[in-house]
Parts: sequence; C-alpha cells; structure tokens
Amino acid sequence: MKFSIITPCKTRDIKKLKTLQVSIEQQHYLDIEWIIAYEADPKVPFSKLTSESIQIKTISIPQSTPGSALYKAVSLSSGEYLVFVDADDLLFPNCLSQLSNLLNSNEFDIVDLSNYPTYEPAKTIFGELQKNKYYLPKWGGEKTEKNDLDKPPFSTLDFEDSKKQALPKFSSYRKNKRLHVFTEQLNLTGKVIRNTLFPRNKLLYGLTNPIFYSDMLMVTIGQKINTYTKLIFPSYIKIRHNDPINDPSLTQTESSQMWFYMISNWLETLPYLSNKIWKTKYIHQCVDYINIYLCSALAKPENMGTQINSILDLLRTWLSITGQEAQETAKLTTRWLLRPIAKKEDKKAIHRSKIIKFLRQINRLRQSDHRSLKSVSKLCYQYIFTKLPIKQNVILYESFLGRNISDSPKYIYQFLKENYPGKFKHVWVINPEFTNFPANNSNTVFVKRFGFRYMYYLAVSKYQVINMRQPKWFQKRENTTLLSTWHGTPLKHLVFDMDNVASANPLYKEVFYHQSRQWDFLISPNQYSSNIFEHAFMYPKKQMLPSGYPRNDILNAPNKIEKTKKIKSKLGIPQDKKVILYAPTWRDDDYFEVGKYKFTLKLDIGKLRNKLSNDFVLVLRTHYFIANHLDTSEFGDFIFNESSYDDIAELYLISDVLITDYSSVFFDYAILKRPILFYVYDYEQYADVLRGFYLNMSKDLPGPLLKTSDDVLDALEHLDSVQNKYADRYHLFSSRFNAWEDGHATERVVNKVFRNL
Ligand code: C2G
Repeated sequence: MKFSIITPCKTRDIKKLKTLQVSIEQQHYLDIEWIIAYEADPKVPFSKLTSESIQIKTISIPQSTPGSALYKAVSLSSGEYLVFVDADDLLFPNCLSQLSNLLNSNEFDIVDLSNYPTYEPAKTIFGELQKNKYYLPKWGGEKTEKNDLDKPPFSTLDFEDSKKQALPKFSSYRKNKRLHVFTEQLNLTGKVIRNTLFPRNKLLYGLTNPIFYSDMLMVTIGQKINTYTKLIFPSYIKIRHNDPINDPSLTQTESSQMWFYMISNWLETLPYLSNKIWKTKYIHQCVDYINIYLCSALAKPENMGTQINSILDLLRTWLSITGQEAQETAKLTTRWLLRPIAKKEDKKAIHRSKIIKFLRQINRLRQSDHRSLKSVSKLCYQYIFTKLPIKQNVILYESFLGRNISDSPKYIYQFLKENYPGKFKHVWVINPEFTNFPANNSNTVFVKRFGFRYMYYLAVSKYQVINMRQPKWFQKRENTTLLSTWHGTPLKHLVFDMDNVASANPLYKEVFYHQSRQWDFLISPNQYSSNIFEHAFMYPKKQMLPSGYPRNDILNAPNKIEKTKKIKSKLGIPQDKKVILYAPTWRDDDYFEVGKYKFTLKLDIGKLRNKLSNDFVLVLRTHYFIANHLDTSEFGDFIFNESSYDDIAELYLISDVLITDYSSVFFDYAILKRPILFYVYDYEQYADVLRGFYLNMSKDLPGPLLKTSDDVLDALEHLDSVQNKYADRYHLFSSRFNAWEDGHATERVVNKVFRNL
C-alpha cells in the first residue's frame, strides 16, 4: 500500500468527515487506507464510516490529546507514505495520483502539498470541484495570493496532458535550503512523509499538549531527512475558519491559553534538537514569535486573560534554558523587552511594550503616504481625544460610511432639529467628495471622515447614530449611547447566517460580533427582521427597538404629492413623465479588489427607451458599493443616473414602478403599494453559490421574477395586469413586512433613545 491518509478529528468535526470521504474516494489513485484518529468525547456516539473503494480505520481514544491520538493512528499505519489531512480540509481529485507519479521516479522523504487556502465552505468548494474537475473558480481562496489562484492546476487540460506539464514544475530543496522555509515545515498538515522516518519513540507517544503543535514531531523528522520537496501547483484545499465565535478552529478556541501551550510546546521540543543549526534557527524563530506576542498582548494585559502569571513563569523557565542563545539570536527590541521579564520586573515590561507599540505605530505612519493623516488623527483619538470629557449635547451621525446625508440617521437628525431646536450640536460625518450640504443646517457641523475633527467628535460625543458599522478601533466610552439604525430588512443571508464570506475581510464575523456588542440599541423595521437579527447578528431582542424605519416615514407623509413635484423638478424630470426606478444591489463575486465591487448593466435600456420613452423616464440607481461609474450618455434624456443622489427614499417617492433584484429596497418601496418587478438574470448563481436568502423568492415576493429584458419590457407594458395578478401576495407581503410603518417611526426611536430630553 502506497499511502496512509491520517486525519485527526475532534467531536465537532465529525460531520465534515463525510465531505472529506467523498474527496478521498474521488481520487484517481486508490491504493490507500484512511485512518481517522478520533479524539472522542464519550458523550457523543461516533458511527464508523464505511467505504466500498477504500479501507477506513477509525481509532477512538477517549480523553486523549490530539497529538497522542494522531501518534496512535500513525503506529497503526501500513502505507509507505503518510499523508496528513485535517478533517475540515479537502484534496484535489488528482492529488494522490500526482504524488504517486512523483514518488515512483524520485526519492523524496517529505513532499509538501501546496495549499489552496480558502474561506469558502467545504461543501461549496467540493461542489465546484465535482462540476469542473480540476478547476476552482477565482472567487475561492485568499485574495492576497490571487496570482496563484488565477492559475488553476489543470483548468482546460485533460489529465494526461496536465501530468506532463505539472511534473517538471516540482521544486526540491536539499538540507540547507530547507531551513529558509522552516516555519512552514513545522506544520504537519498537508505533509506527505515517508513512514519509516516517523519516530517510534515512547516519549513522543505521550504528547500531552491539548492544542496540538507538531513542532516536536517535525524537528525530529526534519533532522533525519535528506530530500524535501514542495509541489508548485495547489493540491491541498485548506478551509479557513472565519467564524471564531460559532465555529472556531483549534487555535481559535483556546485563544486565551494558546500562548501558554505554545511556549510549553517549544520548551518540550528543545531536547529533540540535536543539530546545532536547526536549534539556533528554531530558537530564533520562537523568540521572534514571543516578541510579537508580548508587544501586542502586554500592552493590553486584559487580553492575556488569567494566564498572565503562568505565561510569564513559563517564559522565564524557557529563557533560563535558552537564554544565552536566545539573546544572541534575538533582535534588539526583543532583548530590551525580554530582559525585564526574565528579571520578574513586570511593570517595566508592560511599560516597555507600550513604548514599542507606540514606536511601531509611528513607524507605520512614516511608511504610509496617502493615509498618513488618518494615522496621525487616529493616534490623537487614541491618546488624547478619548481622555477628554464627554459632551452631553453632541450627536454624531454617519450614513453609508459618510457617502451622504441619508437613511434613518438623516430623519432622526431632522426630527431632533425641528422638535428640539438649539438643544443639540449635530455632527455629520462626510467623505471629502461630499458637496451636497442641506439648506437648513443650523447647529450642524460637518466633519471629514477620519480627519482630526471627526476623531475629536467620535471620542467626545454623547450619542452616535450610525447606519452601518463603527470603525474597528472605536473605543466606546462609559455613559455614551450608540444607536445602530442598520440599513434594510434582510433578504440575503447576513453575517452569522452566511456560510462563509469570500470577498469580505476574513475576520468579518469576529469583527462584526465585537462591533455589534457596542450597540446600545438596534432599530428593527419589522418582526421578521427582529427574528433574523437575533441569530444573524447574535444580537439580543431586548435591545432592539421595534419601531419601523425612520427613513420610511416620508413614504407615509401627508404632503407626498407636493414633495414629489419638488423632487422631480429638482432633478429635471418632466412632471408629465412616469418614472421607472431601477435599483439593483451588488454582487459578492464581482469585484476589482477586496471591497470594490463592479456592476455591469444587464438591462437592455435601449430596448426600453425605444418602446417606452413617450411616457416614461428611467432613473438608474446603483448600489453604494459599486465602484465603477456607468456611462449612460447614449440613452439621452430617457435615463437619469441618480446613483449618487443622497436619499433613495426621495427616488421611491417620485417613481411609479420599481425594478430591483435582491436589494432590500423593495421592502421599503412596498409601503407605497406601487408595482415592483424583480429583474433577476443571475438568479440561480446568486441563490445557490453566493449567499442564500431568507425568503422564498418565487413564493413570497410581491411581484414577478423576470430573467430577460424582454420580460421586463413586457411587464412594464402591462403593469395593470401585473398588479392584479400580484394583489393578494402584495397584501400579504405588506402585512408581514410593513405593519410597523405608520409614518411615526422616528418619533418612537427618539423617545426611546433620547429619553432624557
Ligand atoms: N440602496 C440604494 N441604492 C441601491 C441599493 C440599495 O440606495 N441601488 C440602499 C437602500 O437604502 C437599501 C440599502 O442601501 O435599503 C441596503 O442595500 P441592499 O441592496 O439591500 O444591500 P446591502 O447593502 O448588502 O444590505 O439587511 C439589509 C442588508 O444588509 C442588505
């Protein structure tokens, strides 16, 4: 037997084994056994996996550590090579056949499978692999390693051809060169190791560290091997966890103790390093890690949990053993910091680590160009402004990250100004490009986002009213009130209900969790949203305001007709023309770089113009995430591109029909009871692959789902019959989603949040 696949598995990962099993069975090379070292929780029964094509062994060791379970699995293996695959990862279908080809003609002791790191859920990736054989779509993976991912291993080639192309591209390292890639080599995951090299050592068998670090095994093996190679093409799919709150990886779980175990692991590993070069390199690397850790953690001792003393004790032992060598190899700053620790001068150590942190910030500042102002103002925020007293009458507002004065914050602002004149100082956060200042802006200050005045008011304002999220580094101060208005009834899955997040920051879920803990209140537009916010944001219902959206009060205002006329003339739209509003949302998988999304107009505007321009104009409104500006000049006066118009609610008011897709705009628009068409040309892709929906689009929506421009045109030409057909559904929809929208949401919110007025 050529390969023994070894998989360590925790109770919570059992479900993931099924997907891995299919991935293993799908290999083109099947002379294998699969050994699962199950670190058993006696309370959870483990039903053994069976397979017709491969041999599966499961070892279940109650109360074991991951290390000893894994070691036991190795001792039972009979393959010539051991392939280490984690329970939540996958292999490319051709991985083992490639390996076999390689090892038949070359003498390698270790082969490192190249990682394809991704935040996509295993299931999605696996589905794609089955569909496309060897090709993974570009959106998978980590965007920083985009270049590698742009080269799928064998996109269009058939297997025989690809084999010829791939094999010469293996790179191999001999002993010395191998040390350059040392850290990577200490990890066991994704390694293929000659079985005879694996230590059969009783001491190792008892590996006690509850978080498994493979350093000890790998240095033992590493010193014995002659040839090491790393595959150039990705063949191991590493599924990353981006939800440490609900589905943490091993290292994420034990975060407060992680450093304790890490340092003790390094300590235990030292006796196994007989080779001098390896030892020096290893110590150097560990000291570097300790330096990074101490600089960030000691400056905030609370982050180290209750472990601080035991970590420091352990560190002292560690230093007393490695001291001399560590001092020789470590960098200047490291020594400066480690010395007081070794001498038990904790206060001095904390003080020094703060200085290092500060110097690092200054250094970052020196290196950054275009953001330097932000860095300086942020330092002022952290070290000066947050130390000033809170100003009781200051309210800071931000809508769509400063893009405009709009959404619920705008209506809360207007209400407070009208009803409590002179009582507050209102501070609006705006982007540098913003020019559209409201006419009546007494008692109002406009501050540029990330500028000095912004930082000042962010720190001293008693109230903050924000419709997206506050900055990550925002420090909520005692006795201040943060009101999150959010910005839409959810249709697409949000945060913790999303399987994974491909295009956003991988720390999205964790960061979101911590940010939303700072919200004192969250506005909810309807009962349906309250239920969703509870699980999607993990936000407590008792802190939600069941008020409806302040931004929608305007849609029930008594002077709607007058307002409509005014807005139309402001935009230059003829009063006698009816208005079609086209307001699509953004797509997670279509972007230039992280955070900058593209949009391509799929609606055939020319066709619409030819048929409808006598009676209608079209107002185009792209989502605020869209970074490209569409050129619509060819459609003349039929189209009004109002993508940067401040307030979409005013566009709702002037329009006679809405075309949208998966945007939450239709929930609000339905308050007007006017027809809504859903132009969903990419429905299958959007629903399956991307995020998933909370509603059943084909049953719950108050209008037709249309896939082509012709369908849209047809519906626009027969709006009356569309409305008749969807009347019942529309009625149900309104009572489900707009029951709280009576034109008085703002008042309810203000009375609750600013109750001391
Ligand atoms: N919006 C807009 N113009 C568009 C689309 C949206 O002005 N073409 C505004 C609307 O106020 C809308 C809000 O942005 O309600 C949110 O937009 P969505 O398209 O729903 O998408 P997203 O920003 O992902 O928010 O719970 C709601 C979700 O968070 C969705």
